Amino acid sequence: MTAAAPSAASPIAVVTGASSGIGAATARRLAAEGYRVVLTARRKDRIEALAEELNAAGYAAAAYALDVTERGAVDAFATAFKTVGVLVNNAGGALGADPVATGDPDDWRRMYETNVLGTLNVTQALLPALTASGDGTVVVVSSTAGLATYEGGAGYVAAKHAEHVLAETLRLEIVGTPVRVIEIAPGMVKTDEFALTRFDGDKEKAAKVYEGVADPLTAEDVADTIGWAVTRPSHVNIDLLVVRPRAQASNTKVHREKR
Ligand code: 8X3
Repeated sequence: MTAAAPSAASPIAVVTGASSGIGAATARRLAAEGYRVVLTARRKDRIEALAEELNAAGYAAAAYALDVTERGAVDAFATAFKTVGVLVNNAGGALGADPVATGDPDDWRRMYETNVLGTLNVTQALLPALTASGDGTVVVVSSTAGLATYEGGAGYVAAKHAEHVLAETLRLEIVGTPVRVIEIAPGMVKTDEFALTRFDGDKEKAAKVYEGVADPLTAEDVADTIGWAVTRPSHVNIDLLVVRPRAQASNTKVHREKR
């Protein structure tokens, strides 16, 4: 990838959940596209290390520890910015894969809080700065779970459907302002933490998700679609981009090689 040297005039890109996986890969990608990237996540050590790595490589990056579910902290964070070019709402994730009959309401609540209210908090707080930039982009990293359900997925699917609705509605409401809303809906992505978090650290269960799948998407694949979408000319709005591995035809139709 060609490095674009950032300057004080380069637009700022804020990435939530930038400590690992799709968020970290997106921060790297947007830095390489010439944005001054602001990495946020709860895990300060991780985002500081990534910011340091990016700065050492000649990019411009800053780290800000933030829990997107804490509205007061999000509002305080937002006061640091007069203008923001891109906001990538990536923080979120799945907890559990139980059927509706036995799902843990606490998991459902936490998923709604991180995926939906987290996106709402950061988007509301930064919308004035995105608008003030004269050319802002809100990216919502939802999921194919936001478009169709699957057994054992209801809690996550419900949260992702809500996030999808947030993106669709926001696009309707702010049309005519200089801010576009892009939704990226990834299918099966193999990252270090997504499945592990979902199954509460159970490595065997996490590994089963990708068992026999030739090439699940990587975090970099998704970052690549985000990088492409946000660098289209300003008048081009990629409303919704669904991205899956070739081996996955739907949420429930996955080709697995026999071992
Ligand atoms: C991740 C896709 O299939 O695990 O958002 O719900 S899935």
